[in-house]
Amino acid sequence: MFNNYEIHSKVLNKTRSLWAKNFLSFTKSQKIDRDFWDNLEEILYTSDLGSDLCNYLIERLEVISKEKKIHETNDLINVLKNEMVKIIDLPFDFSINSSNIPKVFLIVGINGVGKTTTIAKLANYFKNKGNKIILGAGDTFRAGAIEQLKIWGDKININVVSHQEGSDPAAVAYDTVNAAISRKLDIAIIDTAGRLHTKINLMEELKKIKRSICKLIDQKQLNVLLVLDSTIGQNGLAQTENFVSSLGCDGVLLTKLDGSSKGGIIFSVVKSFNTPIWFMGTGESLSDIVQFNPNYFVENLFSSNEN
Ligand SMILES: Nc1nc2c(ncn2[C@@H]2O[C@H](COP(=O)(O)OP(=O)(O)OP(=O)(O)O)[C@@H](O)[C@H]2O)c(=O)[nH]1
Ligand SMILES: [Mg+2]
Repeated sequence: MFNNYEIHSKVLNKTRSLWAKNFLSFTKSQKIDRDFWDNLEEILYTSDLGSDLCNYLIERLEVISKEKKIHETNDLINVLKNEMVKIIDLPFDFSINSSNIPKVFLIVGINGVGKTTTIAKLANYFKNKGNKIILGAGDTFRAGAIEQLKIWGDKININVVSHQEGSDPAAVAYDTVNAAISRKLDIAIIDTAGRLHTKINLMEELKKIKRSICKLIDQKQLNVLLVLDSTIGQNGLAQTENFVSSLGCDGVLLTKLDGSSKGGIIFSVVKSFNTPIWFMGTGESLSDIVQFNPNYFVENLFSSNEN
């Protein structure tokens, strides 16, 4: 069994090899000169951070190095680490209180990013912490989606509320939350479609689901969680902006970090959406999920040991 730090380390193996190689070359040259700044700029630009963020970091470092009269690269790299942690260290709270009012996680995101799998992982994670959970099969659009969630539900022994394929997802969500309230459960997690018939607007459907949930519980009990595939790259972020602006997402669940070398995208995600990352998905099985830790993440990016 790995601890959280070790999982961050494993996840970042591929990303890190790129970063660490570059940054290690720095710490050997001890002077901060023009070459250093040019190198740093190049490394940041090739590290999948996106140009806005690179500019931001370079500017911050220039200001801080002057203010604090920093002359050694090691010290400046530490400042860089701090600045990077600050970017991704947004507060979030998924604590489950025992108020008899369930917490509701509405899971949204474009098709194929890993919503349904992540729901199963989250359900399993919270169940192992002793919480009572119910799932709602709110993707009534894609053929097989309801069955897919039911199979996960059977596997982890958690009930799934479902209607027929093609039925109204807002009604599924309502029934799921209603069941959670009447059975005094802790958490209801609701799946949604990533894509609908072109004539139906996905955001309007999702807003309708949100409204139907809020007929039963206070909005602060509801967390809209955006699932994002870490392999999408900078361009893919634009596709997701709509979810955040239309629905107001409370957290990001970042998937598929196992296969990618794109750990750098985490910074752009948090900065552009101003939304904290809650969990990282690191594979296809139930236990492949880890709570995100900004300090571990940055530390591992710069660490040279390859586990
Ligand atoms: N390697 C890896 N694969 C993942 C991860 N999360 C999900 N997947 C895979 O991604 C594929 C799509 O996952 P789903 O959970 O069906 O995605 P979805 O967003 O619900 O897809 P739609 O219902 O079609 O919108 C599946 O093959 C999953 O096993 C992950 O963290 N790592
Ligand atoms: Mg799905």
